[in-house]
Amino acid sequence: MKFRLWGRPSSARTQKIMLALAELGIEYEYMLASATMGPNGSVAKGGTPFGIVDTPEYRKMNPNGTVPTINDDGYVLWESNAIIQYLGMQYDPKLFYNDDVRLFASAARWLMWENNQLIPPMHNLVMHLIRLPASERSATKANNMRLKLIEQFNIIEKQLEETRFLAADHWTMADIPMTIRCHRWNLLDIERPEMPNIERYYADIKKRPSFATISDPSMHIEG
Ligand SMILES: N[C@@H](CCC(=O)N[C@@H](CS)C(=O)NCC(=O)O)C(=O)O
Repeated sequence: MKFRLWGRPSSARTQKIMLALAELGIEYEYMLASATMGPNGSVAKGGTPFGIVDTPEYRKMNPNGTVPTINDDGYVLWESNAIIQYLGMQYDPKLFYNDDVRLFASAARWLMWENNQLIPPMHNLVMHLIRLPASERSATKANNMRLKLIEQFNIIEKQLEETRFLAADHWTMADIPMTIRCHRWNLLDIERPEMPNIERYYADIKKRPSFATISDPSMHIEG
């Protein structure tokens, strides 16, 4: 197989790569790998992990022991948002950033923003709502993260007043992480304010055929 992806179904970062590959129409071999999740859910709740990530072979590819990692015909890369940028440059610059350096940078900025501003509160919210054993969850922490996330989603809400998609009036690679984040945000059983621009955006991104790859709710709330 020319293209391999190591990841796990409930990993939002793995889902980003699945979405990117679906947009590009690239076929790949999917290798289930994780230290924290397995076929019966989370290790924290007594499940057995998919494994692989602790093997010397995997660590040689990705010293962090995290997912996703790709091997594209011998070229190995980890760090989900770097993988998205690589895939766009290598396979379809027009689709991913209209083959425009400035749009590339504007879209890359949103990838970094997602990593730095959006993932930490979202990760902690999911942990304290769903993934930790009930005895380790904190309702206060979950609520603080929910409030922090509302602040961050308000930034998106404002941006979507200016542009139809995140970085432009058309779809770009910036919309890959945001598709996952908006979907997860919508599936969470929490109170959130109305955000009409995000609602419109969510309806738009759900219409893309690639969305079918990551639409199953169990990929987002299991654990
Ligand atoms: N910044 C890295 C973070 C990678 C990461 O932390 N991945 C999570 C899954 S979303 C992971 O590997 N968790 C541990 C595991 O499943 O073993 C990226 O974006 O690729």
